[in-house]
Amino acid sequence: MQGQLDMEGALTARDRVGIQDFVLLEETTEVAFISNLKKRYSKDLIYTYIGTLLVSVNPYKELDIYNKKQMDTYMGVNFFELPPHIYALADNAYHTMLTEFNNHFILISGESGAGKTEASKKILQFYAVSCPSTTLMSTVRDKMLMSNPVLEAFGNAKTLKNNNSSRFGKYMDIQFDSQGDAVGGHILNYLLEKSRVVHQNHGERNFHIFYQLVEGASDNLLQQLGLERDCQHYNYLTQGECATVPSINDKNDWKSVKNALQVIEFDEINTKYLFEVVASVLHLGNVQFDTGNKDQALLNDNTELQWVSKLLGVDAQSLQEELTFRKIEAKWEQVLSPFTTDHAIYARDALAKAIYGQTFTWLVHRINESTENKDASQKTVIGLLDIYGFEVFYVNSFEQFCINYCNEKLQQLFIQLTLKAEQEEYEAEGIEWETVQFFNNKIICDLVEEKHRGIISLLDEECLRPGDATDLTFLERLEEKMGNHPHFVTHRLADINTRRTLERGDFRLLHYAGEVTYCVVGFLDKNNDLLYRNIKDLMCQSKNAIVSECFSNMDRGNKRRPETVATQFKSSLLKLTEMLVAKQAWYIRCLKSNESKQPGQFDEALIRHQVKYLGLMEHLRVRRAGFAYRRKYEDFLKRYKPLCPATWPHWRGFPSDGVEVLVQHLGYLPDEYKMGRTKIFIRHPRTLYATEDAYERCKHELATRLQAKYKGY
Ligand code: AD9
Ligand code: MG
Repeated sequence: MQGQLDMEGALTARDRVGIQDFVLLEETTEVAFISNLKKRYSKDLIYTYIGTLLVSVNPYKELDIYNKKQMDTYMGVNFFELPPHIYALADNAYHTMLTEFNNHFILISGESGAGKTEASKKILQFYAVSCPSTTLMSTVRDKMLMSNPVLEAFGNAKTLKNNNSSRFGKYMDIQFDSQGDAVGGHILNYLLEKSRVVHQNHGERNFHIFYQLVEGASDNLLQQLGLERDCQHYNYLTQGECATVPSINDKNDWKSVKNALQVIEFDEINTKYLFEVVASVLHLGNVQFDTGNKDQALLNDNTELQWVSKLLGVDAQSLQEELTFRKIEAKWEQVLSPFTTDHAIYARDALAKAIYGQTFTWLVHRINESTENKDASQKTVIGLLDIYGFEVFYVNSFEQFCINYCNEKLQQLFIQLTLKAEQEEYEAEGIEWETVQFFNNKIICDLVEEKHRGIISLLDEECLRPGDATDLTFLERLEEKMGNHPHFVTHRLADINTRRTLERGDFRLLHYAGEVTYCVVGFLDKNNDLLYRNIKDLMCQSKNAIVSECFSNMDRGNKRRPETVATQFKSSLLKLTEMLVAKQAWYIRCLKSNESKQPGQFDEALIRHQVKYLGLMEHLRVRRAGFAYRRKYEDFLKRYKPLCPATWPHWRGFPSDGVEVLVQHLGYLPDEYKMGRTKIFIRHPRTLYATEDAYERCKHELATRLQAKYKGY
């Protein structure tokens, strides 16, 4: 049996390259686990399995393992026959989908910079290259592949953690027909970090597209957009003081984005509108108000505003009014009341964020229009989930709160689908085994999202409370209601002996992945995300088709008071998890090898921390204590009954008895399997693969015999 031989071959080579499946590790200690990862990492072997879960360690260098030859090698091969690879997981999900005709998803998790986005791109490329295709479908595939550079340009940015950090969540369904052809794709996007458009922390950048446009566009285009070829000229690009980054080539990336836009069939006019939006945001950032008179906002100079009005196709006079005056509807007339300078800056930034955020969603819709397969015939999907990873900065705000909450939800989903489910199943099936203790982060999810009592509910209440609600009153409410929660620490209750002191205005959450101190400044505003009514109306009249379409849509949905940002995010995550639990899950756990983004550096302490909070040891113990594979008696018998004369062609007794006869015939040893109430449990995948190989041989023999028989006629 090829599979078994290779596996043993790999075992003898373990001193050289470590163990390729942690399930086979002699000791299940954390020290042994990390030393195995380290040994493999030093040989550029970044992938290791825990059963069917893939652990990946970021190499921070290009490895020659993602070429067409490698793809071919991994196609249609049993999981454990070759060294661990992301292609093996992708291929297995694909083949299971085809044989069982069900939906799958691949959950890619890990902290910021661990390699999630790279992993999701590798999987998409694998499907695009290795699945069968017709000419028609290959254009859909190209579009799906090319949606990546476009969405990354608009939705990724350099942060302190990652030079290409995803600032939005992405779930992509790849649709397959019953022959296994990739026939379409559909993307769902989650909460873009819009605040980055108007503000970046030191050492961080705005979204890539702004720099790409300024650096890469032709002189002619820049002239049409009224832009200068100098990022330093734009307030929205310079706050982080790192407009240029050595590892990022904005000029080249601009070419890729332009090319990608063509592949996804953006016509000239839409492309023009799109760049006009991007340019208008840059001009908006340069609209300055006279600081001499703080009580009444006055424009310093209206050249920039003229450009905004030209690019967005709105009347300049009206735009100026909307940015500097509030219109109050009195009985018979409209009264104009001037904004303070701070108010005007707020209105300007709110407009920039709204235009950009809406355009991003529009972009995702456009991409979906060109890649989605609306043919109603039955299709199955493999979903790829690539969301912003857990992050902790020196100052953490509302955005980190949402991102880290999202990571808590995904960890909860992982626990539900693996550790908890696995243990419950053993119990239900009456299989004897030892309980594995694990930290269940449900308590933190509840702390954030529970109805009426969670942090989001309290934040919403403060946002809706008329009068004197501020970020600090929100904090007071939190302290009052959450003060005793084991995962919540306030300024008043922080234990200065054991924890860093908290500033007034901070609260701390003890997340599954570590503690994070959040500064409440801006929580209310960002959660409300209000845009002045009149500015919205003005944008609806825009001659830029993207802007008018987006703002008209936005308006239609908002007859009542719009839901707050955190509540919308919470509902979208709830919907996502509901959709995912109905699918078969595959997991990739990405680990960040070091904080300085250097190749070859394996920071043991950093890895140990991630191994701990991702629950990898618990996962391994459950896998080890348990069984790698299980199947309902009926299904097992239906597939493998040709392998035993007593069960072929029919077994007349109980399916469980038939399975017992069958596995005895196949020579399973007593330690290799257990009989549950409704399912057979197989300890090692290799046992199953041996059976699967025998099945394939038997099928082949049967077919040859049949052919010979018909030839004889
Ligand atoms: V975030 O949560 O979006 O901030 P990710 O997505 O987890 O984060 P990403 O995939 O963007 O991280 O990886 C960060 C960087 O690590 C990449 O830009 C690459 O430079 C590097 N990387 C990650 N995976 C690989 C790999 N398989 N091969 C080579 C890699 N380099
Ligand atoms: Mg990413």
